[in-house]
Amino acid sequence: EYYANLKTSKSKSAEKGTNISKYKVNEAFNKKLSLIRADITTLEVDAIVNAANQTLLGGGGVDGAIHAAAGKQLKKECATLGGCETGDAKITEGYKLPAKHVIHTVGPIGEIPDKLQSCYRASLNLVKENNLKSVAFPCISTGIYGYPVKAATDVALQTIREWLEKDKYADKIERIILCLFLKKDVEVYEQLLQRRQGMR
Ligand code: AR6
Repeated sequence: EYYANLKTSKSKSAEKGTNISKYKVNEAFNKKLSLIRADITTLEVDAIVNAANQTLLGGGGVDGAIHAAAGKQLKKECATLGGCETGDAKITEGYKLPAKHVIHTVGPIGEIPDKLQSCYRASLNLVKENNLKSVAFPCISTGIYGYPVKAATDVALQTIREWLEKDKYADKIERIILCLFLKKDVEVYEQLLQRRQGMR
């Protein structure tokens, strides 16, 4: 009930642009959070977040999928950024993606909560600085970088909630999307979200 499987198009037609209306909103998190299962490269949002590495020059996993879908121009722009520290984030254009921007963040290798929290904060701060209204996060660090999904999910939800509660820009942001790829990850998120809703 917390997510919808999306039918999204990769077309770069006139439709390109934010289209968040079809994402079901979660009652928690000030009605600004959606949990969906999708390929993040298909989402029409102001920004998708990339789980990159320090070089920002591409890689496997979601990083590879984003670079493949965005086209060569993305790597070109990334090459001008001088890499990125773990826990930090940098923004580029979205090129051939339906998303307007890509926020590249570098998650920790293994379970380092401070660094993972810093990824979500740095990404959300770029959303704010660029006056963006919608952003979609993948499950940062939980693939190739080996962060346990449950622990990472806890950090993600905690950090997003705190940001929504404390940052003034939270009123302006329309939607934060947690975009999960694997069915087993959706199950973990659902459990944790339910628990958190119960706490409210
Ligand atoms: N859409 C949404 N989520 C996806 C997609 C997709 N198309 N593809 C994979 N995921 P990972 P990391 C999920 O490994 O652990 C790269 O080589 C995946 O199921 O992509 O942060 C970089 O260059 C998992 O839940 O990123 C770095 O070297 C999540 O995305 C390194 O991997 C993150 O898995 C970063 O590792």
